[in-house]
Amino acid sequence: MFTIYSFAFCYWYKGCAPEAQYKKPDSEHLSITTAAVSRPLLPPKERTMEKLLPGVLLLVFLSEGMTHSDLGGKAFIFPEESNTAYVSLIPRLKKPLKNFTLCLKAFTDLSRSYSLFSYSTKSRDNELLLFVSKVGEYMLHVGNAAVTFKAPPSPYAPVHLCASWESASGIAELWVDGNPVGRKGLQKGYYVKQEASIILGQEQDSFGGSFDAKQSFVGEIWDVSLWDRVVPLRDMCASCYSGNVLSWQALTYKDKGYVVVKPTLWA
Ligand SMILES: [Ca+2]
Repeated sequence: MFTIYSFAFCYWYKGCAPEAQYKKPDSEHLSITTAAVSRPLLPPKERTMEKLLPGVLLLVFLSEGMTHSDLGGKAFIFPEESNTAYVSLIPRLKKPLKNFTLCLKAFTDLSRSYSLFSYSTKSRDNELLLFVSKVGEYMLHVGNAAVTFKAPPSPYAPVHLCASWESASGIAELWVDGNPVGRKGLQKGYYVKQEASIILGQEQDSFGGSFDAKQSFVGEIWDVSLWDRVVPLRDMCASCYSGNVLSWQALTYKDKGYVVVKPTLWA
């Protein structure tokens, strides 16, 4: 329903071509509003519509039970194992990803496998998946292919993970708590498709569903960010969570089942 409303609005507004929705950012803090400001001057009536656009889109989101919020200093808590609790994330821009950088922080005491970030498309359930296969083993999936990185576990502390991938070389890089744990190659020349269901808390085996409680996340996740480019991970700071695709400081999401938002226990 949201998609129908959005497209209807786009056609009426005549301004939703990809190049009109989004300009390449000069900084990490681009928003729809600032993108609109960078466009050429338009007649007064259309300028008014430009100002209204984010608000109208926001209302459409909210009417569908979604929340738009600055979650800085807060975390999603998944308090118990289930195949029903999850959070759907709505990206700030929709585009195929020839490169990406994904960062998040998490705390869990699970010793089984679990999903940290599940981005599925209708053709590939593991289009972009960050998965822990067992304690200290991180799997990054791109287009249903996967590489594994091993990192010593630290069970009594949260983990800060950042993964990047570039299509041109296929090189994926993972950093754990500010330390590199290697580079591996997968899916050279591929690009991550844009029509995605992005879910925290569950691992999708089909678009938006087919969850397995034994792969669910139990614990806390926060500071989730996704960029459409390779951000040098050596320079990634602990408080860098304003991705241009997903930003923790301007997150649109919908939670289902037993999920609680609370201030983070860790910085
Ligand atoms: Ca899957």
